[in-house]
Amino acid sequence: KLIIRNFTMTQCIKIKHYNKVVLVTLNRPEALNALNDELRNEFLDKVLPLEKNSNTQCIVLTGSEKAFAAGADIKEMSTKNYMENYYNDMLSDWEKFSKMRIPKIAAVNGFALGGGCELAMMCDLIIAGKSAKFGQPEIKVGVIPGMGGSQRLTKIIGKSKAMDMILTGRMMNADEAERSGLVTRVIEDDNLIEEALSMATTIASYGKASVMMARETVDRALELGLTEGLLFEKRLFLSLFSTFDQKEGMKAFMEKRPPKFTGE
Ligand code: DAK
Repeated sequence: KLIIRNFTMTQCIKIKHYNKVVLVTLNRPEALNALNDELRNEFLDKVLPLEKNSNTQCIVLTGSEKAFAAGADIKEMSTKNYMENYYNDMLSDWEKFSKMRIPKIAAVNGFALGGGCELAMMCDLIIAGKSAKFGQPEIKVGVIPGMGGSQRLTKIIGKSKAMDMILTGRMMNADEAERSGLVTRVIEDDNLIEEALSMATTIASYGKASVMMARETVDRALELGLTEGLLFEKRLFLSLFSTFDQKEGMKAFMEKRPPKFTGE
């Protein structure tokens, strides 16, 4: 007897290409996009290769209406023990996303908590819908941020506010996040994706090498002292004079026409 099973594979990650921009959507809405192992593996499998696609020049990462992501999956994490986490180097795979060299925009609607806030901060910039709420509430479940929150949040919003967020576990709304420098723009919820895609399309319209180097040099500002940082910037700046896009960009300006960048 042949038994046919109805087998539906759920997709935790949706990918949509818009020319040089890729929209990546976390799709586990029933758990507020909590970051479990399945979602992480699918995310890394689908997103990391985008960098090798020479056509992709900017990524927009978003979640669902109610949540960007409500953190690491507490149900999955609750029974794990120290040795297991240590040997598996728990959650460090996510850093591979942060290290991607093309720009990444987080478009945050709803909750971005714990690992969700940390994932947003792994992007190069965050734009938020008015409903967005950011927080590092790990303290409430007996742990501390573990995907970079204590370091990135402190560097971005300063010690006092980071201590406030991490020690009290409170949430910050979109306006406060913008005032604090965590978020660059606050948009009506319904227009968030459109705005993020438009921003990404602008970024993707420029010379690829200059975009990647601009991203890299700003990123290094969080790590380097001023003298080393200025040197790093100067080296990248000078290297762009070996590209076609620099010649084309400056020539087009003088000829009063839009440039045609090729990424060369
Ligand atoms: N994990 C698993 N499930 C979650 C979840 C999470 N983080 N957040 C929400 N959910 C699930 C809920 O359990 C519920 O599922 P059902 O009960 O329907 O099965 C569903 O999503 C809807 O949530 P609620 O019913 O709670 O919805 P509400 O609107 O009432 O509340 C909320 C929304 C976001 C305020 C609430 O869900 C909440 O407080 N969620 C937990 C937020 C949180 O504490 N996040 C931080 C998680 S800890 C480490 C690295 C990283 C980390 C730790 C270690 N190492 C490297 C060692 C990171 C830790 C975290 O991120």
